[in-house]
Amino acid sequence: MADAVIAHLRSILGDEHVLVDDDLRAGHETDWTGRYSGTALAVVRPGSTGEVAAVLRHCNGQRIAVVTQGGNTGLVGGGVPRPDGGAALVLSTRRLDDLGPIDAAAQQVTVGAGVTLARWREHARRSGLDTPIDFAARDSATVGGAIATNAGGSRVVRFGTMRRQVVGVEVVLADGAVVGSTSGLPKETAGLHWPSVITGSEGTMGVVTHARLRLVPLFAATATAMVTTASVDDAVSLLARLRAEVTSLDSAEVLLPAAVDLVADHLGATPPVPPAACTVLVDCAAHHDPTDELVAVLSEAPEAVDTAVTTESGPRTRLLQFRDRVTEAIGAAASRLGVPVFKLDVAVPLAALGRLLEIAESAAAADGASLVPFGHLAEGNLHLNHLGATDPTRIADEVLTAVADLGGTISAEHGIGVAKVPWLGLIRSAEDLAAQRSIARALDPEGILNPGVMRQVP
Ligand code: 2HG
Ligand code: ZN
Repeated sequence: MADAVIAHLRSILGDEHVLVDDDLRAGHETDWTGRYSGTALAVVRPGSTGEVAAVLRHCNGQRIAVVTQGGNTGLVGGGVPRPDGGAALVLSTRRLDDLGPIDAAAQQVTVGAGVTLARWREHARRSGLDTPIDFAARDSATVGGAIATNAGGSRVVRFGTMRRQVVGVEVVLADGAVVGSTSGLPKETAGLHWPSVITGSEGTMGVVTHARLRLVPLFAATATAMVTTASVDDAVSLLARLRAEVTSLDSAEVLLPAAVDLVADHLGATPPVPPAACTVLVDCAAHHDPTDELVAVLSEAPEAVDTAVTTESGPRTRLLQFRDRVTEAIGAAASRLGVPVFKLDVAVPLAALGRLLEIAESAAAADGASLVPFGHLAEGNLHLNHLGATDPTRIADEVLTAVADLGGTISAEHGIGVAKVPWLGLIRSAEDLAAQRSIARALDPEGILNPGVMRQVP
């Protein structure tokens, strides 16, 4: 059967866009961490919505599982085939990379799902606008992937997550039907709002082919501060002060000492401020230099132990790289150890952030793993990276149970993928999960779209 399927896919896409050789498939079969991988029947690279529809129609008819993949920067195993998942096709969206004209008056643009966040941003900036979503994987991560996971990143404090940026979507359903709209009307009450149905559905409801996205002003000046505090609780009260008094607040990121040390070693750079219990990186962006506004608050804040502030591009990069390059530093450390990193992406109410860290430290210590915590302060979102973990399941049991007890979530922005499925019941009731399964089944009755992601394979 496999040969007939490949032959049919080739007749739709042409030989060069159906990759079957081991070395061509390899980069699509393993995730970034090296923790999740499986074998693909083939990797297909459709170049239009019509081609995506034809591929899905065929797979639906033949009951072949389809794993949609953008830049393959996912961290929860949702974008690569499962090791035990049977024959699955990887559908790469990378050729859906068209950039529509910028609508400056509406502050919107339509782009293909395979456009990277970096290209979306360059495109917006060429027209004097900017993108509301940004994170370190911007050169590879795609718009489609960011929609699938409801990605966040550093600017959520100002603009919200990806969900808020998706004004319209064009989506191909499992049977090849094309639904949604990219007209971008800011007001419309005419049935289901497809961006709401699709965003965060991790490739289980349909394949996004195009998205109409919100743009934001491109600010002329950005001031960046690295501030240390004596505790996580102090960082949280500093955040409250910044939110109340600094109108240009654009991001507030947090690094714990293990993250600062690791990235400093990796970069061969000394942190610009002396080490302390907690380091906060703050960006303020405005049409006029926001330095005075920021410095006025920081100089009066009792929580700020040491502070470095700059608006110049070189020094700003030197500060920001301590946050932007942590994931890369962790990847390098994991390679040296020869053990894939184990990542948890959790969020708790801000008042519980300190407690969460204590629990995470003790779970890591009991395992013998080293914990590298950092994240997005304003959302109470910590990325708990474990190096050299021996029993990741035990760490996850302990930490995710505590997260749920603290009123938090087991995934803040990376998604559930396959990694967090066993713990979904901690934050969603059985009825809730059953209702979600019914909705997915209505759109994908054969269950071909990303089986095993967000739910157990039946
Ligand atoms: C970030 O905030 C990403 O940089 C990656 O969400 C986090 O590597 C991680 O754990
Ligand atoms: Zn993050």
